[in-house]
Amino acid sequence: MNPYPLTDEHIAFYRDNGFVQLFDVLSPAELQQAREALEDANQLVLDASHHTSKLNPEYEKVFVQKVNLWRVHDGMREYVLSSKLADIARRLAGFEAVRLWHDHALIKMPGDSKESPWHQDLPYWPMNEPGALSCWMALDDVDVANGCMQFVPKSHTWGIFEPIKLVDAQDLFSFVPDPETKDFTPFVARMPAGSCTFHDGRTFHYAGPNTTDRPRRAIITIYMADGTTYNGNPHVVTNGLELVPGEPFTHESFPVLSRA
Ligand SMILES: O=C(O)CCC(=O)C(=O)O
Repeated sequence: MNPYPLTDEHIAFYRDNGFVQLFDVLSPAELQQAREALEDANQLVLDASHHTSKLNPEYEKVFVQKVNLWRVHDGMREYVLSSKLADIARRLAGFEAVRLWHDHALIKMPGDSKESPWHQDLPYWPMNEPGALSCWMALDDVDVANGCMQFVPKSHTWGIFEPIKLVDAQDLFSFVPDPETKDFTPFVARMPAGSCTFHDGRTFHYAGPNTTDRPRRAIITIYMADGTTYNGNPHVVTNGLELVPGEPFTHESFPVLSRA
């Protein structure tokens, strides 16, 4: 993959707002590779440690979620382990080096589709330090009709709140203290396939239901600073690895993908 021409303006916008939108990050060939990899990987019969929404039909109305596809599919491995997106993540966050936390495909199916309610990601991740960030790559053109991402600018500075149940619609006002002092005007990330957003794990985000008749496909790759330490909480990608609380993530499940 060719490097993306990330600018100082992109970096400043990300740090100020907790997210940034980047257009045409994948070339047509890279987009084709990612689509083919996901379509193929999506045919695999996976257990609930990868197909994490499998046993929960209500959750699958929000999205079908498949985690760590790089561990089970060569094409997904090529996409997820590429340094192109990891370099962008490292430069946006200002880290010396980044490790993969995990990938996940989030496919919002048509039909009885539900919103992805307002939430932060970091409360779900067993990390002591903040700063980990997600690349949300659109494999289809996205707008409000099929559930594009939305972000509250600067909400990464509001603190870290309790995780919510993603099957429950969430009023953003309900868990943010002093809502009258906050600007909740969301940024609506409409974009063509092959474009993406990066967001900090503390940034509040949302996606509406998919009201179209086609799936909305996205691959999310999540990056953390090398040196981030494990806080001991359970998580589907750490369960069984016998990580030691307080120690940095160095297991081969979390490879270094970019270094300055
Ligand atoms: O794709 C969605 O509907 C929500 C995505 C999300 O919550 C995330 O990438 O953290």
